[in-house]
Amino acid sequence: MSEFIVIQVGQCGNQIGNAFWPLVLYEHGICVDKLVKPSLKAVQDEAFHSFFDSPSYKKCHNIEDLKRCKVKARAILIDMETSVVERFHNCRLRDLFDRTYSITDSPGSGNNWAFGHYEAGNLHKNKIREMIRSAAECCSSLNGFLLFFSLAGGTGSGLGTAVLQYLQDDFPNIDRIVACVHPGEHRDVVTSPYNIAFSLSKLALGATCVFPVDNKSLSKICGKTKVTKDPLTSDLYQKVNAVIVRMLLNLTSGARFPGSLNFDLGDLPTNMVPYKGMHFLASSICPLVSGSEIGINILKRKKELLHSVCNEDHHLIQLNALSGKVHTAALIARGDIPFSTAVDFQERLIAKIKRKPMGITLGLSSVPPHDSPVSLLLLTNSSSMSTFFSQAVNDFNSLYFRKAYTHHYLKVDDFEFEEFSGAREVLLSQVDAYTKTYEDIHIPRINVEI
Ligand SMILES: Nc1nc2c(ncn2[C@@H]2O[C@H](COP(=O)(O)OP(=O)(O)OP(=O)(O)O)[C@@H](O)[C@H]2O)c(=O)[nH]1
Ligand SMILES: [Mg+2]
Repeated sequence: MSEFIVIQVGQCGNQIGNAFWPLVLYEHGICVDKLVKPSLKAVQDEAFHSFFDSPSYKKCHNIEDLKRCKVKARAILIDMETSVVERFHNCRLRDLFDRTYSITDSPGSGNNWAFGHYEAGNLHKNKIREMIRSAAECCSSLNGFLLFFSLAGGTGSGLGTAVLQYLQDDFPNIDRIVACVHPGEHRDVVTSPYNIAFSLSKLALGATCVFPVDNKSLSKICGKTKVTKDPLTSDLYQKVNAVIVRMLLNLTSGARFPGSLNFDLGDLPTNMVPYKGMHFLASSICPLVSGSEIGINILKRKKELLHSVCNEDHHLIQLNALSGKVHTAALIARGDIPFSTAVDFQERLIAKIKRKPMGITLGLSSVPPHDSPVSLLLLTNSSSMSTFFSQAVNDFNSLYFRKAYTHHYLKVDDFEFEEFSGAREVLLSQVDAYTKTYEDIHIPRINVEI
C-alpha cells in the first residue's frame, strides 16, 4: 500500500482540497451528508489508508464513525489568510482535519510570489517542516506528496514552491506531485505573469510531476464559454474545482482502489517522464459533468470514451496535447471497463498520434467515480507543452520589459533582482526542451507490460 500526504497551499489550493476530501470519503462508502446514500460501488479496504490515518483499521460509514475511529485525513493546510482554512475546522468534517497540521496567518501574501516564498517562508519554515516531518512519521510507506495551489497568487505560488523546496531537502527520494491552477486568460491578478514565471521555474527544477490546469479551459468546460476579464465568481470556482477534483480522483484511483491493471500514482513519474525536467503533463477527462443520465449514456457508448477524452473540449489545459511529438501518454480508466476495451483504447490512441510515443501506460481501477459508471483520464507528455511555457514567457516579458511592478518584489528581503532573469531563463529552457524532438538521442524505450 502506498501512502500520500496532501499539502494544500493558499486559497485556491485549500478550496480544491475542500472539494476533494468529501468525494474521496464518498468513494470509500462514507457519507458526509445524511441526505446522500452511500455509493453502492464504494470500497473501503486497506488502501483506504493511502490518504487517511486510521489507528483502529475499522470500517467507517459516516462522520460519527470517522470520529470514533479517530480517522484523520493526511492533509496539511497552509494559507496566509485565515478564512479558507478555518472553514475546514468549522465544517461537518472538522474532526477529520488535525488542527496541528494547519498554519494560517494574516493578511495574506498580497499576490506577491516573493512575499509568499521568502517572507512567509522564512517565518513559517520551521513549523511547516516540523508538521510535514510529523505527518511523514505517521506513515509506514510514504510514497509521495500531493500539492495543490494556484500559480497566480502570492501564497500558493510563493509559499507553495518554498514548501516544494523543503520537501526536496528533507525527503529527496519521495515524489513531489503538484496540481496547479493557471489563470488562463482570466487575468484576475495583475502580477500573475511574475508569480507564474517564478513558480513554474521552481516547479521545473523541484517537482517530480506537475499537472497544470487552467481556469479558462475549466470555465469553458463549465459552460461559461464567453471569456470575460472579471474574476471568476465563487460559484464558478466550485464548478471549476469539481472538474479538477474529477481529474484528481481518477489520478489517485489506482492508489485508493484495487483493479485488474492497477496503476499507482507512484508509478507515474517513471512511466511518464522520459527526460529529466520534462515532467509537466496535460490532462483530459471524460465524462466532464456529473449526472447519472450522462453516466448511463456513457456506459452504453463506452467505446466513445476515448474519442471524447481526445477532444480538445475535454482538456483541462489549453493546448493541443496530441499534436506535435507525444513522448508518453497514460490512459487511466475507472469502473466497468474490460481489459480488452482498455487495450482497444490504447491502440486507437496510438493510431491518433502521428509520431509514435515511447509508451502508453494503461491503468484500470474497478471502482467507478462517485457520479458515473465509468470514466477515463488521458495524460500526455508532449511537445505541445512548449506553448504553455512560451505563453508564460510572453506574459512575463509584457511586464518585465517595462520593469513594471518589480519594486513590489524587490522590497522583500532575500529576493534578488536576478531572480527575474533567472526565472525567465528556466522558462526559455523549458520551451527549448519541449520543442526539441530528441530524435537523435538514443534513450531506451519504457516498456509497459500489459
Ligand atoms: N480553479 C480555482 N481557481 C482559484 C480558486 N481560488 C482562487 N483561484 C485563482 O487563483 C488565483 C489567485 O490565487 P489564490 O489561490 O487566491 O491566492 P493565494 O495563494 O491565496 O495568495 P494570496 O491571496 O496572494 O496570498 C487567481 O487566478 C484565481 O482566479 C479556486 O478555488 N479554484
Ligand atoms: Mg489568498
